[in-house]
Amino acid sequence: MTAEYQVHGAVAVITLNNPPVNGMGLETRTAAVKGIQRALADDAVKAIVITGAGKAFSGGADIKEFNTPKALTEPSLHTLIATAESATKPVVAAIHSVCMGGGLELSLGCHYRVAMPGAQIALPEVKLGLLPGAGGTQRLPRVLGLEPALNMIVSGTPVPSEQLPALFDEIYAADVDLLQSAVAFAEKIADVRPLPKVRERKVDYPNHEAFLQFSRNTVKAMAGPFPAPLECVETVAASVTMKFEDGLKFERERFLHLIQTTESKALRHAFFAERMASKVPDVPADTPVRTIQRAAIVGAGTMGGGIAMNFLNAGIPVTLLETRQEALDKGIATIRKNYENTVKKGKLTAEKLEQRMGLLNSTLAYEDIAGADIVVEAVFEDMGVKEAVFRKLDEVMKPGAILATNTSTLDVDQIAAFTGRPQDVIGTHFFSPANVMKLLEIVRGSQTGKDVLATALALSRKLKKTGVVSGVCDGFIGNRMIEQYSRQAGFLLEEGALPEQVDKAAEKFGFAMGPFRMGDLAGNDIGWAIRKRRYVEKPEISYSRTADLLCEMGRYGQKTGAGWYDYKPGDRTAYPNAQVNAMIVQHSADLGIGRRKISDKEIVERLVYALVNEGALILEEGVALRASDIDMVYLTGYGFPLYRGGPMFYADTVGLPNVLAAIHQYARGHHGEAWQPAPLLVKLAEANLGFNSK
Ligand code: T1G
Repeated sequence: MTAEYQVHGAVAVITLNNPPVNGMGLETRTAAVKGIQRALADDAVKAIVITGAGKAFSGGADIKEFNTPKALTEPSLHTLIATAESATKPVVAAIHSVCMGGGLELSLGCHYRVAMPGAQIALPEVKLGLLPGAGGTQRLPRVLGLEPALNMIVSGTPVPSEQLPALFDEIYAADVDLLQSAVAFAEKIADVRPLPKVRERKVDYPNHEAFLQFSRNTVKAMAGPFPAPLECVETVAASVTMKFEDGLKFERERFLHLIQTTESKALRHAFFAERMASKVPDVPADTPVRTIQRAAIVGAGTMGGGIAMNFLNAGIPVTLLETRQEALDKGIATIRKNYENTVKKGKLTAEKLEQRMGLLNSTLAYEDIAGADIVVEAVFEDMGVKEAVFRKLDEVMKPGAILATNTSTLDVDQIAAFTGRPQDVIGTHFFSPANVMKLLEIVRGSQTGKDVLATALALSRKLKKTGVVSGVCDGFIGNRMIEQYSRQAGFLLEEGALPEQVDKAAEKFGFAMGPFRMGDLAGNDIGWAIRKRRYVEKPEISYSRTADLLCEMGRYGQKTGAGWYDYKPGDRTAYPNAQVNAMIVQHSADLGIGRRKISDKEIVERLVYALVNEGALILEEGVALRASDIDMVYLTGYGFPLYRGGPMFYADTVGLPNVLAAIHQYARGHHGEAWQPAPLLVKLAEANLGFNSK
């Protein structure tokens, strides 16, 4: 059922009913048009109310339909809105909860709008790389005025209904029955003529050209690679510079342009990918979760402190455990300092700071954390240390407590085996700075209970993190892929590139930071420790030793004031260092490699396709549940450019046959052994399919 039709006295009520948010898909549009036509044909009906069932009036057009034939099949949203607007009987939109996108555009085509307070009103299309494509850019300015409408459309930010009195003929009290009130309102205005039409209003904004030019300049500066924000300005401008019908036509033309752009497809991919990530095929959505009311963190270092802040921000009390008082004091002081910085930026009140610090306890005794519902271990990345901690936790923690490890690469199954309750053990890999980065890799051990996994996913939402489930392997999803990316970066230095060129090429592609600036930020000694382990465990894997030579020079990065680049105190600018570049050139000579000029295109392909190829292996091993999960890891944890949708989505836009051809080409070059095409990539390329093919 996609829209119900009922008659209350002399009022026909059409209820949009397309769970979960009454997306205006083809069936819903068709049923709504039929409902209006049926009401117009019924002489006993004097007025029409349109409302939404469930938790929304409507969340807008059905995004799942875009770029499919259904989206262009009549009745379109335009037709539905025109049917309402041209109706010979008054049509009243009765709005509650959520009224967004095409849903709001439909209500703007109605003659009247009544609403409950607290309803989220928005035209969020710009967040999907689009613009309101069903009259919103022409009608909203006619109701709210040019400036408020432009702000809503360019930002896409929801506004509570009670803050938009100009949009509604009635805003009811929270305890009112919306349907009853809307029907009563419809009866009251049933005979009022002429029927008020938004399209007949005028936008009055003296000297609008100056305002629009100012808006263009402002939006151009902040839109970056995204075309939609500026298109929003131009189409809203049409509401004052063009006749209504011409403005509608212009809007339609610009919408159809945007919906075909890669940027919009990437944003829509990310929208669904974020929601898909919380779905685990063998863990039903209604799996009971354990209550998390109290947390404990073992380790008050950078990670432990950052993780603690996530719980404090969500209002969950935390007990921080350390082995030494001074480490504990330092950890607490750092947490307070971080909050004070947020207060200074005006993003937190001093009162909230104290509230959060009031939820923080600390102790040197394991016994004091026994009652926590979850404990997150964030100690030194060494299996011996982890073993000691987990054996102690197994001894102390109450039954049913979740024992989580923040390890970034170690084997979660091995850690679980240190306890007598492997079903309660799970990996919660936070990314530094843990109180800032959205990504949370949730590592499912082979014995992790389904309820523990479901609890971790629910907790990630409560902590406002993007939780992505990973299986157990060295480096899980993100770090395992970044290792291949860093490997290629090292080889590129041996073959002729310098750090600055590689970083600039990566940053031009859209990465927040190139591999060498990232190494200097994270600490080159971290990668060094991993490679030293690799040299012993997997001597067959080749790595460039350039990064090792850098570390032997003591150049660990920003933390030592120098890494691949030089840094000045209080200045994060990366200044190239002649001594490092000389070392790189000398190392090529020592290896007998004749340095060559390397194109930015080759640099980007080798960095990105190294991610894609490893991602394909991770996918076929089942370490990641789906390609879009891998994209979410890179979009939320590794600074991959959002407008390219993530490594796997980007590879699909390039075309897997082209990716494979490039991999074959690099396999013939220096350290070609690093380019073993993943069987899944070969299979999909040969079938001309993509990772995200439906
Ligand atoms: N189309 C299809 N599915 C949608 C949807 C939509 N518009 N909005 C949400 N969903 C699905 C979502 O994928 C998830 O699915 C479920 O609903 C719950 O979503 C012509 C062209 C409405 C505020 O951009 O902001 O109109 O995972 O987890 O936290 O101008 O969803 O359960 O299978 O987010 O309660 C413009 C996007 C469309 C609104 C609800 N509208 N949605 O938040 O639930 S373009 C939007 C949201 C348009 C016209 C243009 C939020 C929400 P599943 P959820 P929520």
